[in-house]
Amino acid sequence: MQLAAITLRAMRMRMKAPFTTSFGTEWDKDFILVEVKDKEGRSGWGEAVAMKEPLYNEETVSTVWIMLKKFLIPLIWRQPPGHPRDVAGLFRHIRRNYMAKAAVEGALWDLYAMAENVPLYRALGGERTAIDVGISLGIESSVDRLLANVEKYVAAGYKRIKIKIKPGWDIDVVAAVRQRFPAIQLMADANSAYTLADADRLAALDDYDLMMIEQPLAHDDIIDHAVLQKQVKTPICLDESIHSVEDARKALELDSGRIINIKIGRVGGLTEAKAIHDLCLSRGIPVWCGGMLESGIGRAHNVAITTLAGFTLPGDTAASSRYWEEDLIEPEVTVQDGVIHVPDRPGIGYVPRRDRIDTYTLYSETFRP
Ligand code: OSB
Ligand code: MG
Repeated sequence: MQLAAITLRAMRMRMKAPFTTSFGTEWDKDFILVEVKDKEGRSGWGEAVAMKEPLYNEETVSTVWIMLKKFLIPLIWRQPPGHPRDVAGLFRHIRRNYMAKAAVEGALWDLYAMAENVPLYRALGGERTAIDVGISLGIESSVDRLLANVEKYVAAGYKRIKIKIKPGWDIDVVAAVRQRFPAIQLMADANSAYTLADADRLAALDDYDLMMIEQPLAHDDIIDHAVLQKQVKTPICLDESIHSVEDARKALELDSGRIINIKIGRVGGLTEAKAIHDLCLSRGIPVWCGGMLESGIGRAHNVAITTLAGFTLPGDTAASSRYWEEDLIEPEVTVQDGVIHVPDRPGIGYVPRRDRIDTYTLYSETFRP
C-alpha cells in the first residue's frame, strides 16, 4: 500500500432516541472517522467506536484522537504496512488503546480490499452472503415502553432480542418480556452491573430460557465469571472482559463464559477479531458480533466480519434506521426478515457519502508521511 494521507474527523450525529445501559445514557453519538488515502487516490474508511465518556471502557473520543495523532499514525509512516494483517504487529508494543488501533487498522483493511477490487468480507475469509441479526434494546422508563420496543422489532423480523439489565431492572422485566413473547430468542446484557453477591439474582434468570447473560460481572474479570458460571445454567457471554485472543484463551480455559461477543474496536481490529473467531471455532464456542451504536462505516465493518463461519449467533448489527434518520453510507444497511444481505462491492461494500460525512463533521485534521 502506497499511502498518501490519513484524515481524522470528529463526528457528531443525533440519535433517533436515547440509548440507556447500566452505565449511562447516550443522546448524541460522538465518534471519530479515519480515512486513509493511497497515492492512486483510493480511500479506505474506519470508525473509532470509543464513546464520549470512559464508561464502557477506558477510551474516549479524545483519547482516541491523541493516540492516533501522536503514536499510531506516526508508526504507520515509519513502517508502511504491506498488508493490513501487519498493522497489529506495528502497534503491539503500544499498550491497550484498542479502539484507536482498530479504527486505523479497519481503514487500511478497507483500502487494501478496494485496491484488490474484492469485498472486504472476502478478503477476511468470510463465506456467508446473508447474516442473521438481532437487536439490542436499552433500558426504558417503564416496562410497557420496553415491551412496545420489543414488539416493534420482533414484528420487523429481528432474530433475537437483547435487553439491557441492571439491579432494579432485571428479573421482573425479563419475566414480563418472556411472558408476552414466549417463543422469541431472548438474552440480557448487564454491562458489568453485578457482583458475585448477586449470584442468586442472576441464577433466578435461569427460569426464562435466555440464550445467554452478557457480561454480568466486572469489566476486567474472568475469575468471578467462572465461579458464577458454575452457579447458573444460562450460558455466560463475555463482552467487556475480552480484548485479545489471549484473553479469550484464558477465559475459555477457566470456563468463565461459553459464548463470546466480538467487537472489532474492543479487540484492536479485524485481524485480532478474526483470531478470536478462529480460536472459538476450533473450540466449538459460538461467537457473535457486538455493536457500539456505529454509523454506517462501523456497521459495514461489522457486517463484513460477521460473514466468517463461526459467527453462528445473531449479532447486534441492526439496520441503519435503528439509530439514524440518515446514515453515512449508500445504500444504508437494511434488514429483511432478520437478515442483512452482504453487498458484493469492493471494500466495505457500502459507499461513504461525503456530503453527509461533511454535514456531521465537527472538525478534521489531515496527516501526511
Ligand atoms: O454492551 O453491547 C454493549 C452499546 C454501547 C456500548 C456497549 C454495548 C452497546 C449495545 C448496543 O448493546 C449495540 C448496538 O446496537 O450497536
Ligand atoms: Mg455488551
